[in-house]
Amino acid sequence: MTVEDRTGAAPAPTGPLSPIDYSERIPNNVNLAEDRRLQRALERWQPKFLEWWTTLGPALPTKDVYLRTAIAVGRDGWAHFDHVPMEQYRWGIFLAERNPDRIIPFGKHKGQPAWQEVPGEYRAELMRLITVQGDTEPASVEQQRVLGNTAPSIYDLRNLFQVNVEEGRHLWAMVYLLQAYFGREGRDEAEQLLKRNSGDLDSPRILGAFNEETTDWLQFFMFTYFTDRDGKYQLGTLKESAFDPLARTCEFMLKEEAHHMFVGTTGVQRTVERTAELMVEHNVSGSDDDILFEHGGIPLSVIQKYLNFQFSVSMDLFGSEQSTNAAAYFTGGLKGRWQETRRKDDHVLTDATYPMRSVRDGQIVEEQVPYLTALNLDLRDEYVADCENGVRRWNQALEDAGLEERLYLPHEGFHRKVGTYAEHFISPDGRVISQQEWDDNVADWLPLEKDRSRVAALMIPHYEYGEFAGWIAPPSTGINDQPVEFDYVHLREEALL
Ligand code: BYC
Ligand code: FE
Ligand code: FE
Repeated sequence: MTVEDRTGAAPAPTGPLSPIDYSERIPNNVNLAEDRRLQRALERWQPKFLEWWTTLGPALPTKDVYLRTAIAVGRDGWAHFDHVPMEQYRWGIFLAERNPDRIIPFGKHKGQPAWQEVPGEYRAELMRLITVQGDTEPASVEQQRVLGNTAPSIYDLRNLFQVNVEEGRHLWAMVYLLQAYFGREGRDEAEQLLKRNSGDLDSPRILGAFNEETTDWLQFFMFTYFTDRDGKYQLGTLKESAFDPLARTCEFMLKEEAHHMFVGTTGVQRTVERTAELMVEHNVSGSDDDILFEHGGIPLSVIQKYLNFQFSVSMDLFGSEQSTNAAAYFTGGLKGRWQETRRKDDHVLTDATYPMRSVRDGQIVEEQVPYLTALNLDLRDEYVADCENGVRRWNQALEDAGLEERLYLPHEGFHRKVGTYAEHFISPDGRVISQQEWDDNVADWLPLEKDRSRVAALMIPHYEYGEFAGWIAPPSTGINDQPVEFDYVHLREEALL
């Protein structure tokens, strides 16, 4: 069992806790009441956030949702589950416990005490990193806004809303840092985080994948599998930051993040299971897409295309393979590597090298490059290895059903817009190809309008407790030990008409 499986239900609090003060207007464990200036700034931002949530958050009207709310940041349990009206969710500011002896683990300040304030020389870079991170959180809520109208079940609807409220809280987490540590400029950035909008032509979200449409639930599951997983890895590097408040903020966000990936892993898995079941039942081979659609399932070839798309746009989120920004972030101590403290090297990396693939004379070749410049790639390689786990799991479902077909991750160069492959056409199996070959085959590799509309036609909402749409298998267990048919969401009456 992986951590992601276990966190479908968070453990109930048992041991000693670091309590979160819920008597405050903004729940927090940062002694907000003692900093009137900051408290006022955040209280001025709060109504703007709520207005954004009302206009660009979940569109489906609900009475209440069975949600998990953080109540403590300790190890022994941190969450509480209850039915709450979503707009009354207690978004707040929660940082992991402070270790007063924490030492900077890497870069040129390695060995010095972690910073409790922002050093002037890194102010601009830190603000940029926090802003980019913050920008993705509300973007994902905007992307997922209308999915509730086509939920395959009440169980899935609840999971969508859980992800949405927590991404909203992650926005709070970054806004807290901006307002607490970056003065007037930070407050301005906090405003901008609500003004840029996913897919907006004039004022889009900062990173590419967060301006793509989340067209349907298969895309949502791929998004939470592949794109939230980029979040996991980026937060993992910021958790190592010398700027201690950022490190502690990200550490707590990672706890919530595990459930988002659980939604993705199991969502794709259940889709694959149902497809496999239909293939066996109707004796459909892997290439009979029309027949499978007619029986109400999503063909494996279409699942593969969705996977290809979401994997490739998520790979772009790591930036260029070679990046002087990344080197400067590391050397300055702002952003570490994945599990920095467990790495067995000097944590400074001035003399180290790292293998990088790139296209030379129509071939993909590998060469050694200075490690410091290849840190985006180092992180991305960790990410890819993690992505493989889910694919293995989904393939196990195909094997268990007695099928020969398999899913796979496309080559790292496939369909890339950022980095060394951006100028080239690479097939999913990793061949450098001509534009002609790309154009001739792209309909087999990426979901085009035709695929998306056939998938969309299957997205019929199922709002009866315990019922599931025909394209997806039910989960094996419910949330927080509740039964699968539990009343996770109470819709507002008019929504049912
Ligand atoms: N789209 O030196 P380079 C999450 C820009 S997801 C557009 O290679 P660098 C979540 C780049 O900003 C995690 N622009 O990049 C998931 C730079 O611009 P400037 C989000 C891009 O700086 C699901 C220029 O290109 N968190 O939490 O080494 C739901 C040169 O690039 C893109 C973070 O990303 C792109 N894809 O690395 C909810 C962590 N890629 O500075 C939430 C914070 C690059 O020259 N961000 N550019 O104007 C970072 O650590 C880095 O900014 C990046 C890029 C890893 C994104
Ligand atoms: Fe998040
Ligand atoms: Fe997430």
